[in-house]
Amino acid sequence: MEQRLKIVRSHLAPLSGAAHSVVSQTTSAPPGEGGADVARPVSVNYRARSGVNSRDDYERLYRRSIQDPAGFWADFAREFHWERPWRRDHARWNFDRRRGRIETVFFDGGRTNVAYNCLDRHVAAGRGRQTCFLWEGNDIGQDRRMTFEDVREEVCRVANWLKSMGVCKGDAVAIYMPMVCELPIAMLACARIGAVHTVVFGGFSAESLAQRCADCRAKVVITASGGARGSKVVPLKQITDKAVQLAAKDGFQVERVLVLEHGAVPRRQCPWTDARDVWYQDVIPRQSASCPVEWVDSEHPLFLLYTSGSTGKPKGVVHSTGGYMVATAVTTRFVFDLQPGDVYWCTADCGWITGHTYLAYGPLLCGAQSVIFEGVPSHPTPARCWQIVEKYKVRQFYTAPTLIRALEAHDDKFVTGSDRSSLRVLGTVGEPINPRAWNWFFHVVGEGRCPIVDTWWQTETGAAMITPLPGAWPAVPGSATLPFFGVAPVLLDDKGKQLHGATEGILALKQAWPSTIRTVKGDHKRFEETYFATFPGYYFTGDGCRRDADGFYTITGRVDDVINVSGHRVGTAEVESALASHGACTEAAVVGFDHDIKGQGIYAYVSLHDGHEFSDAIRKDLIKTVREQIGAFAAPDVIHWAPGLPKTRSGKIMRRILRKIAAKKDDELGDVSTLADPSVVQGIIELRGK
Ligand code: 6R9
Repeated sequence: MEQRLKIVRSHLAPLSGAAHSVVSQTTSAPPGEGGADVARPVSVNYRARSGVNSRDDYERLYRRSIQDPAGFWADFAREFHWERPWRRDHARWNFDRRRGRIETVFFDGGRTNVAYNCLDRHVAAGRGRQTCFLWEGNDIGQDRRMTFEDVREEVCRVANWLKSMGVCKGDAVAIYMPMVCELPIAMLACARIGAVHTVVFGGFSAESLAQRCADCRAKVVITASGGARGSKVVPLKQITDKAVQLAAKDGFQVERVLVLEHGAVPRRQCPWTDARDVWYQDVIPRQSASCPVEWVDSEHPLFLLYTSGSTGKPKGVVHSTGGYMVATAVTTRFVFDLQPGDVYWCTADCGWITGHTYLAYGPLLCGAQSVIFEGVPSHPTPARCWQIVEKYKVRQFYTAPTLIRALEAHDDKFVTGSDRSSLRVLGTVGEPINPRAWNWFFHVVGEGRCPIVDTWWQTETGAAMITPLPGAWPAVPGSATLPFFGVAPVLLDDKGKQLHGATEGILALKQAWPSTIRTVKGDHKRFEETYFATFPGYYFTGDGCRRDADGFYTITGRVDDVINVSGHRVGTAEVESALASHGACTEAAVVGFDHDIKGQGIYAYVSLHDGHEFSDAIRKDLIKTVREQIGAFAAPDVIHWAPGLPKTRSGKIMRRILRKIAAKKDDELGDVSTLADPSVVQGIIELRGK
């Protein structure tokens, strides 16, 4: 019940007027002639090698996937190596707490290993000498190619070292690295021995890393001396040291830190603890290049990934082995029309779910060549992305709307100066894409000939859930279109009643798919309450959604207190608690606001203790506190001083009002008479821009 009340109803409306109003129109104004912001259906002549080339092709497979999920997924799972086969009736789930414990099981009885299927399987099939990683460094001219055989050997070395450190099946290993080949290699090394990796994005702070290590009891951390992102250097080893100290203060001891010497930070600049730290380059080359595979049950956890929700500390989302592997491979193949040998580039960092599924595991499982880019797309110039596309002849390019908007802001000559004729499929993920950015991506980057797949999914769903299939039906800019095979979306009203036909509501899922989140690390009760208590019998996504007459789904944004900043989920509660930990702050309330590049920005209302004056110095210090406690990406864009916060008589902050003030819509505040003290609203408005 409590969960239900938290749903922010006003968010059911599109996040921002024009940008998200997806209306099918038949006008055909080209971009730049007043039509750029218009979402009209677009057809592209594209023949998919996956074999799904029409809505009929899709409907046939979709129907089977819903009627016989066990049989449908088993047909794909047979392409992989299973040390022991699954039972015939291998899939079951319960999404209803009234019927007992929430669970999802796929390939019950089967035993396999994801690293084996990513690497050894290809080597055994004679593809060992084929390139699988194309690494492009931060600076132009730095690159490296690795074959399936090279990666398999390096994975074995790291796996052997982990074993020699006492890491066993089921143990957690934290990975805090820049985007180098050794990052997916470390993930695969864990998978090979049945250890559970938890990758922490290199932009997270020492506090965040410490919290994650302690939560999953990671005895080993794999990191690098430093990482380069554009002109910035991130001192990863230094941050790791601080994290290890913080965790120790909280009673958790990291035992070993493996450090790759990399990039702008040389050995001598790294803080060092002899008994605990080892250089990757000193120990890994000495390990044997073969390591037996640990066969694990299909439901054995493959990895944990922490993600922010509307309340409390980040949750460790647990993914399984067999179900995750099959869903990852099948979605990669169909959504990107990926075939063995294709050069594919996903710009996500491995620290996010997109990097796990569509940079590391998906392309490897499909036998493709995956570009790993260490730097930022605007370094040294905004042409970098397209130079990389030209250099490697990238066929599929998958990125986030925030990056498209950032690049769109520059002259088109940065794009057109590179040859993009290799591109076949373009993709986006992470947040709603506004039609203007979609049209630019389609016409300028893709020269009007590449289908765009706007993929909706979540850390918890593990793989793409609602997505176009390239060329199978006309795209509508901003719409994720149709559910992937095995996915059963429903739209609910805020009481949980199912809505039918063309309508708008809260997006929920009524049946399990292979890569469903299995639990939250160490807290199954929180898992059930977060995802299955709001609407009994359904997985609650936290997203609002519209369905049109064609059955196309368009995500409208979060309906809970999660802000989507550049495609990264930021929990308002986390930012508020970081701000409130500052000595001068009495209370803080955080809301999202429309941001041209980031999609949403972070807007923080802060009241100060008596004796503290609003000043730029405190403002800077508050922002620094958030950077230190969470990471730079969660730093508020705006700090708005508030003499008090608008609260109901029962003490609840009325964020609806704060959202309107942040959007400068003071005339749309609505009824403020239920506030304990309605005069605070005027007080806040008067301090705008101060
Ligand atoms: C994969 C990923 C999940 C949240 C999700 C939604 C938003 C993701 C989207 C999208 C509109 C899309 N989101 N893809 N919104 N259109 N194509 O991003 O996972 O970091 O867990 O974020 O992102 O709000 O609920 P994650």
